[in-house]
Amino acid sequence: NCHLAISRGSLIVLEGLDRSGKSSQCSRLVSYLQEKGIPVEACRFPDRSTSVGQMISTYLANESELDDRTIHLLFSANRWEKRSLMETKLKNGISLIVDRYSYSGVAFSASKGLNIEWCKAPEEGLIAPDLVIYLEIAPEKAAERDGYGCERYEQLEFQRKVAQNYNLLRDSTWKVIDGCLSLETIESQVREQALECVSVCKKGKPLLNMWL
Ligand code: Z5A
Ligand code: MG
Repeated sequence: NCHLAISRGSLIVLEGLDRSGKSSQCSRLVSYLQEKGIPVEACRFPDRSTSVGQMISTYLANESELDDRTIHLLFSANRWEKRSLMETKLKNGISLIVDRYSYSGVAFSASKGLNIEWCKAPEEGLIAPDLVIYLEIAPEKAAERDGYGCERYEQLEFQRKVAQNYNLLRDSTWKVIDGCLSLETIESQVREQALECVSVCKKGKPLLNMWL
């Protein structure tokens, strides 16, 4: 009686203000885990490849106007349309490294003045991350980095509110890393957290839904 159950993959999310270094660290982490022979895939939200994602992309580029609640629900729908695929992958042993998730959804919309509980509601039932790595950086520091300022939310005053709202969402799955450290120092801290997470999930930690 030989049990060959596949151990599940981990759902690891990177969050942080604009230009905090999420995309850089996601791609470095994916390459590292691949080199270690750990099955892994990258995901990102918004996923601009779907039709919902196209609407979001147009909005972010300031090429369309949408009511604040409408765009909030589109961002959420963009995660819901990936939920079952994500679950299948995790159950098949593939870890997912996700660039932004529900925390971005809530932190950005709440910064426009929407009620935070209202913002959290449509995220309920999405897969809960096993680990959230938050790259902490002062909004002023992030604004000095390349590429800042092109899209809708890239304004200092707004980013300050986003930082405050992220703070309200912190829970036990969060690990905060100083986003002002060098790319390499952050990379090694991210690796350490991710490896520990992968090993705990492998040992049978259950897959749960939002919000924890
Ligand atoms: N949004 C929302 O409202 N609701 C939602 O549900 C979701 C998102 C999911 C688009 O996101 C917008 O959507 C975003 C939130 C909102 N709005 N804003 N503002 P996006 O993910 O597409 O945004 P992006 O254009 O990819 O930018 P980003 O993700 O904010 O940047 P990043 O990924 O955090 O940083 P990076 O690209 O890795 O690095 C930025 C630069 O800094 C680059 O030149 C790096 O080389 C440099 N860098 C990175 N790390 C370091 C360190 N450690 N030291 C020095 N320099 C560094
Ligand atoms: Mg990015």
